[in-house]
Amino acid sequence: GFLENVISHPIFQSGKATVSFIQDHPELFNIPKRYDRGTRALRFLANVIVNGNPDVKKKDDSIKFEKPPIVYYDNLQEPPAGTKQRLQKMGRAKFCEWLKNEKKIYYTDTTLRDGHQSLLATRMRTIDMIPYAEMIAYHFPQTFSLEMWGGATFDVALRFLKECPWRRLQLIRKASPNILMQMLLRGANGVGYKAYPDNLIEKFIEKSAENGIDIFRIFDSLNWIENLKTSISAVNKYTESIAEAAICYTGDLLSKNEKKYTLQYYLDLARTLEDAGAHILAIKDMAGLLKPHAAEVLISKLKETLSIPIHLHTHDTASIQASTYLKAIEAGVDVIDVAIAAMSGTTAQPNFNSMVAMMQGHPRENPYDLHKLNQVSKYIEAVRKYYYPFEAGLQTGSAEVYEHEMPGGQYTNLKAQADSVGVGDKFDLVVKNYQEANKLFGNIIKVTPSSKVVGDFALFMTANNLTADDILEKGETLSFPESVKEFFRGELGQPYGGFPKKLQKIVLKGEKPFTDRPNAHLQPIDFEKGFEEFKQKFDDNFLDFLSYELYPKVFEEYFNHIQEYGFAYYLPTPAFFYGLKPGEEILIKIDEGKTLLVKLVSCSQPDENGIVAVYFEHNGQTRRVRVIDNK
Ligand code: 3PY
Ligand code: ZN
Repeated sequence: GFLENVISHPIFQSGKATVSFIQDHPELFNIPKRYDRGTRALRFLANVIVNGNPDVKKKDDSIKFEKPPIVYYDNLQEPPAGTKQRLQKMGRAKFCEWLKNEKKIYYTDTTLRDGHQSLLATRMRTIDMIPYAEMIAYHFPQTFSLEMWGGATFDVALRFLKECPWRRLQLIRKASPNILMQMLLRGANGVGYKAYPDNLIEKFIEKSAENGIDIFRIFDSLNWIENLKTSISAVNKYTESIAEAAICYTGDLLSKNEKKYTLQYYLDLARTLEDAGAHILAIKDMAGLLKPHAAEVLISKLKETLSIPIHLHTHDTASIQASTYLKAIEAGVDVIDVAIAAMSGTTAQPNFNSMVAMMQGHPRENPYDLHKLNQVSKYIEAVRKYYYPFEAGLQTGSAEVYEHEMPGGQYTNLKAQADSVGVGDKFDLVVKNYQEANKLFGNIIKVTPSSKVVGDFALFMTANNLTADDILEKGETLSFPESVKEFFRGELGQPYGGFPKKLQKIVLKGEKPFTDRPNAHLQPIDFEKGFEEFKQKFDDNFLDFLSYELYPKVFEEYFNHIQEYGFAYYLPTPAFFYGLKPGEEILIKIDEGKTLLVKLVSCSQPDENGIVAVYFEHNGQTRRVRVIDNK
């Protein structure tokens, strides 16, 4: 690629290159698409060996990995029929009727989405997911669904893992052909952080279903029904999949001080969502605030109010959410979200294995082989070690969540953000300002992306030494973060109870906010024309085109990366993040039936231009790859 062109250029080699060398030689940018897959994989490895994976900030060579143990299954046999076959046979209406009438409690396994999103900054790679998805398919076909796509996974796959999210979907679908595949969709924001044109969201839903999604859990970060309707209708209209509409839960409905997010609020919203075409209602307790007795009240009232099944999602941040589940189960909830033991607890979902144990002998027990489930957890335990640089690092549960109300992954994220803007040493103040910001905003629902706005505001207050009073008094002179302006402009939608007028005026400085759907202001995508243009620049894969429309810059970087270094998907995770040590040998399966055996032989010292020669043994031959050392 570019680097090779520079290195092999005669002027560069003669040592006469000056600062304008790159500018004067546009031909350096003519990057031939010439590398075969094997070469690209070696180039990727050589780079990680010399320069490290840029995503790994702290490498610890003392950490040793073991091969994650697989619990045997005979993959020459089909896995037993499960919920997927039932949905296919019954169709979604009858399927949901069946679910509602089931006495047994059902489990959604979030390990492959919210589990690692909450504990490992969403870094889990597809190659580590496949054996897990297969083990669940063969050993636990009674599982309701695998939540394995959507939320932050789409962005992180492209941006950091250099993986195609669609390919992940297809591969997991294939690995678990008997269990429903579930994704988290941010309604009008798709799998992003802003509003997209309606027809893009519709096309995204259609293609997601085509590639394997059976259940769309759709939420809006302000619980604004107008933002949810398009997605719910699209699932109904363009797919045979299930539209699961989610209500985000916040506050404390049993508290006398709770004037806004009351039981009546949730019941009204639930009815509206059922009327809008939801097949299942989800309660999405993204911060883990739903306490056991509140769950008992909420679920039993919802059961009286609705005729569709109810699915409960929570995070175990406060470490008491198993009791919330027990109360919810006894109040009639149909499905609950859990994560395998080794990827559960604290900001992730409650422990699957322990829930199964808790339910043994209960009238609503759904029997699982607990010993086998524990063994499967050992696989994830070993896999998780690979990802040590991304561990959120919370050691214990914390009841502080009832004060700050931050969603699962945000706490540790905000910590990192605080460090990066230089207020890491005032993190307690950042957390306090998060609460102040929420109050100033009129107590809004906080979940991606609205939670990010509150977080940005808290960082802004902290970095500038501002109190809530300061904002209201001298706000006219302040320039607010972009995300905050967008929020008050109405670009995320309308919060329940409306915007606080005074603060809105202060932030917008005379600009007029809009009050209708943000998507209504966006030009629909011309798919035919857009795809033609895309093909000129990239490739002829329509799914790539959709990735590009959702994340143009991120996609472009991903695309350039795979031109140079191939699909990083094929590399085992330790090699992907940490490279190889001399003498270390790995197998890279670059396709069905095509496997490379690669051994690192040695690395030279950097030469006078800083170039290192990395020597591999590759299927018996020695290969040299040259890399600029830019450490
Ligand atoms: C996401 O949108 O990614 C979430 O997990 C929200 O809770
Ligand atoms: Zn969640």
